[in-house]
Amino acid sequence: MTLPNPLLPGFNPDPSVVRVGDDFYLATSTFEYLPGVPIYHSRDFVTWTQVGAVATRVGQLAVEDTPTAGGAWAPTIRYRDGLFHLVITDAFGRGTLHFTAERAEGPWSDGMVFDGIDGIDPDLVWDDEGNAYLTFSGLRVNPALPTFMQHRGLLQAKVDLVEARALETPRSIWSGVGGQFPEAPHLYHIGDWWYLVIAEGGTERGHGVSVARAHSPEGPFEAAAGNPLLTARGTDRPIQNTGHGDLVLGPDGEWLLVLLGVRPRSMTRAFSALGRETFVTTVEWADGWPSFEPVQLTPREGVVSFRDDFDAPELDPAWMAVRRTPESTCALSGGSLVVRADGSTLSDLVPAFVGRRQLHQTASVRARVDVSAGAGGLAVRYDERFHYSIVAGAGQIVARGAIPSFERVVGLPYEEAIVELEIRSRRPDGEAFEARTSDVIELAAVVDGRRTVLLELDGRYLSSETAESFTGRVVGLVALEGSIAVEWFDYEGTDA
Ligand code: 6LW
Repeated sequence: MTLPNPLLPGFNPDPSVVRVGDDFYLATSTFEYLPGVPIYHSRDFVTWTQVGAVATRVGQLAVEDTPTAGGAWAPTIRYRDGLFHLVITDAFGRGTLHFTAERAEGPWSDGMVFDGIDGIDPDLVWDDEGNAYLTFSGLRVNPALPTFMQHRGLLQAKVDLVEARALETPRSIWSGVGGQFPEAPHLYHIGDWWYLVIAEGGTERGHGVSVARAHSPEGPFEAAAGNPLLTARGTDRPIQNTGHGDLVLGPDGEWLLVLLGVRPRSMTRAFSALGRETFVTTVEWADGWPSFEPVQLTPREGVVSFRDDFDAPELDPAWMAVRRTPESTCALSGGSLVVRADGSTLSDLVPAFVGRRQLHQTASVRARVDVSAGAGGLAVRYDERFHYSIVAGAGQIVARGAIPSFERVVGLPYEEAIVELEIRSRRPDGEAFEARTSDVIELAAVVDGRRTVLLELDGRYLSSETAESFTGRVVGLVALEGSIAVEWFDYEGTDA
């Protein structure tokens, strides 16, 4: 079976997956966005549907004032005795959290903060006696501590899950084979061995997967020969930064590793427009050690298109807002999505914006928007510093490209109440230019039945390397004044 790669396109880093009977549930990181930590479901490992999210309510994550790139980092999802467990770091926020749910779709609990655990990337596993172990990276992300960003390798403690507290002072169990940031540990009892799968080398080009094994979950751990067992570093593979893996027994009883990677473009493969996505690769076992196939690029064929016409009783869980719930800035009403302005702009930490992941390298979003009660339109955003938008209102359509120290704005007179706006990411025209750049982003409007491009901007500014971002492109709707009513939102994308 050839599995599609990316498995979950668009910004979906730090994947963790669990199998329950014939069902697979996969969770990824969402940082400052809410709903936080989507849960994707599949039975065949090919088709994945978002069935819910862990953090749907205010207070589950402290993202209201988290710095950019803080928030929900690196979940581990597991299942035991009828209950789903998810442990995660709320970076620069609540700390190391434990959530539970009877159904993966939710609702998930409010989340308890682990007492005595100071680090990131928690993993949860139980031994044969039912003791719960939390294994985590000792990176300190509490800026209040003098040891901020100091690394202490991989740590572990037995934990009490009812009271969410460490039952011992965390012990050091391994530090990888010398790459920076040993992190993302996951521990598994397979056959006679406990396997520790970690990431090291940092989440950029040096990223890789290293493995160690022991007879007990506490170690001592013996490193595999040839670590990192999986890495794209120094190669010209189309998928780079591969690492941060989680093992699972796939639908045909074969071991699979889900992991993160990027699809960089440009002559020097320097720019990843969509951020870190979820990929999958196959695992072979020999002499009690796993080996991993290099991650292949096998994108889904054809054009993916869908329309949200906002007729459903609830907003699709793929819509996300920044440091707030979508409900705090928009509502379904009479077949439209009404987005309310609140004096903020896209350059603010908490914009009046709801968006969804850009899933394809070539993609276009279109919306039909009634601006008779305000001003607003479409935006593509990395964060509050890097965003492009096209908005209408007050007799004008305005296209804007904002990156630090630079802003370009183009206006077009427009008197109608209803406007169709479009943002398109596409390959640049011409071979020479194409070889050098990632993509261009067109900001367009349909005026008098004719599509007019107001601005055409270099897509490299909206890439994870330029924005130094843990997230990816998010495309959606923004209100700047009053409120706007969005009749429909179309997405069309292809990786071809
Ligand atoms: C994640 C960690 C990482 O927790 O990035 O650089 C963090 N490494 O594994 C956010 O995705």
